[in-house]
Amino acid sequence: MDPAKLLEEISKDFGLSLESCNDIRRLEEIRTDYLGRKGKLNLVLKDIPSFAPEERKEVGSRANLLKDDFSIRLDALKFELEKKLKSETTGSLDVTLPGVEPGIGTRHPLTLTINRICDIFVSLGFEIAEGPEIESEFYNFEALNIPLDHPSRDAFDTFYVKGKYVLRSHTSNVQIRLMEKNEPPVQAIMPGRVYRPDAVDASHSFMFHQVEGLLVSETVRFSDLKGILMNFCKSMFGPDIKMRMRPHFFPFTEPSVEVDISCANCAGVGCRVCSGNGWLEILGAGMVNPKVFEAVKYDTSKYRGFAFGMGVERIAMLLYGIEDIRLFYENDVRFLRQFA
Ligand code: 2U9
Repeated sequence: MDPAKLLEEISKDFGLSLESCNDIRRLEEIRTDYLGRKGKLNLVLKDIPSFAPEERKEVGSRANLLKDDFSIRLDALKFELEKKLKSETTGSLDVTLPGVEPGIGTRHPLTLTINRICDIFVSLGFEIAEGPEIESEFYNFEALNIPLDHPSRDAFDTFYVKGKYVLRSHTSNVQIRLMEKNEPPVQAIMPGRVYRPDAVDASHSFMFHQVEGLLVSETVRFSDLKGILMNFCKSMFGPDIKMRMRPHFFPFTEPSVEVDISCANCAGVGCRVCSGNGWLEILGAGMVNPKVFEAVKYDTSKYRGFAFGMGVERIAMLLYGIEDIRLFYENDVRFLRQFA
């Protein structure tokens, strides 16, 4: 057959094949039939030497043009067929398929610890109070009988924010605000974040959590403080835990104590956890210094109070056997998932 006519025929057949093609598998068969190594166009190109010399150039260029044309038309149809397939599959929703389960998180170990501490004190009649994390020097220091020359007011021990404001270094500011607003009796705990510019290591962080407590009445005594803390230690760490108090100094309490519990890891014998001495310091406490009552205009001849404070991270580390405080803040789910 005349090669020009042959190419004409191939082009027509190709058009008809594409017209009747409505799936991608058939489309790829057509591609092979016309553009494959042994496809119709390559067979014509292979036959070129047998054509008359004046026809060769014309047939060669016409066949190559058809190759490009076929390829473009095949790709365009493929794109359309894929688009149609996608809309068909997303358009028909199989409501019987099981859904994708959402990833449910777990409570953070510090949240679990704060909740446990709060539950114990709420069961003992304490309310929960909260207050600002950016605080004036009055509420963070002065009202607490912490004088201007006290080392904790140094810029190395407190984050200062614009002028006379600080990031609170304890939650005691909330007690002051509570007493300013309420006459005794007052009985509350204050959980929350606090900030100190400590260098970060396995046991220090520039931000940590505290729970502080306050009870003010006409009759409360040091022995009540001891009983409440004893109850807390046993509820938190188990009925066999022992508690002891050592004299200490805080400007806001007088007398003041540091409170230790017997090491649950070695039952007080001495081990790596308690550095060999059998006791672990867990909180500080004391009777509220009358100077604090003066700052909130409470009658110091009428009222007395006790207060205590603990670091939540320290309690959580003892409770769960965590050896590095930084694990609490890294958001590594392999660590966090363990406390579900
Ligand atoms: C008012 C009066 C007294 C709160 C107290 C402590 C002792 C204490 C530390 C424990 C570890 C802080 O997190 S920590 O570094 N706290 O030792 N805190 S008495 O005394 C107050 C608070 C408010 C109005």
